[in-house]
Amino acid sequence: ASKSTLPYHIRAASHQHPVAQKLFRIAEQKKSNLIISADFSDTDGLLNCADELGPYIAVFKTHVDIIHDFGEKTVVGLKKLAAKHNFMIFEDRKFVDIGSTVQKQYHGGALRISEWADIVNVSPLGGGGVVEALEQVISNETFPYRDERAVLLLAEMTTAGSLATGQYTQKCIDIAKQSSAVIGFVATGGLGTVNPDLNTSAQEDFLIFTTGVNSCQSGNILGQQYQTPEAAVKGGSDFIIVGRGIYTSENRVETAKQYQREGWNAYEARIAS
Ligand code: UP6
Repeated sequence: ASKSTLPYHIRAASHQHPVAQKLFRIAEQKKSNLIISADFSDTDGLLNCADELGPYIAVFKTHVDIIHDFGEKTVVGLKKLAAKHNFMIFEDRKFVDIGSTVQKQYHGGALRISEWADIVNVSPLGGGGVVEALEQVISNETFPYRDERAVLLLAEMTTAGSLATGQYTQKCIDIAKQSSAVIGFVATGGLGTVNPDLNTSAQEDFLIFTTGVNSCQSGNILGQQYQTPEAAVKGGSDFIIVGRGIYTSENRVETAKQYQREGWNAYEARIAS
């Protein structure tokens, strides 16, 4: 059932969504399945991190609503650095509202997310309408970034006591199958390999992005729970997301390279298995 034993370049060639194709190609070119979670509260801190770690990552993950001086400089800087270092941008916005509100939060608005984020995520807590709402914006003929934007569903959460389990997670899979904008899930590796409903047909190839990755910490900072890069990728994660494990370390470039190596070795072991 799982596509996770296929190499990224094969998945790039067979995937139907241009954003997934591009992402797999970047991973293969840079030998990286690493995503940095750049949870900085100022534009300079964010852009410095993107410039320093850009060569080692496939995706740069942001929470722009925590940047106190967010504005034109942030947008221009992010786009420039994404082009310079060949990475994609994932705004971890976790849209969770009614469809029409989410459309306004995504396109236009104070944060101009559709302008610069290749990938965004959504929680369909209120049902599949919110995913349809984003799809409507992205596939509209007047939307300037058609074919360059994609959606992930927040299928699971890493926090202790998470309610994003069971029926909710299953519903995410059902909704994803109905949507042309959804390329995958934010979930633990297990979703990719254990779930019998996932990637069952030849055309289906959902990507698994995994948060809560850290080599040293088992977790419980305000409920956060961690797994190692190796465990995540072995379990079926396609892209590992690391925040504090990298940016609070003494030498973040060396640490990023180490996570990149660990993630890539685990991927190579998985496709060889
Ligand atoms: N994140 C999680 N768990 C989830 C969903 N998202 O940790 O279930 C996000 C957080 C943060 C990052 O919002 O940006 O992933 C994790 O950061 P950390 O590696 O520093 O713990």
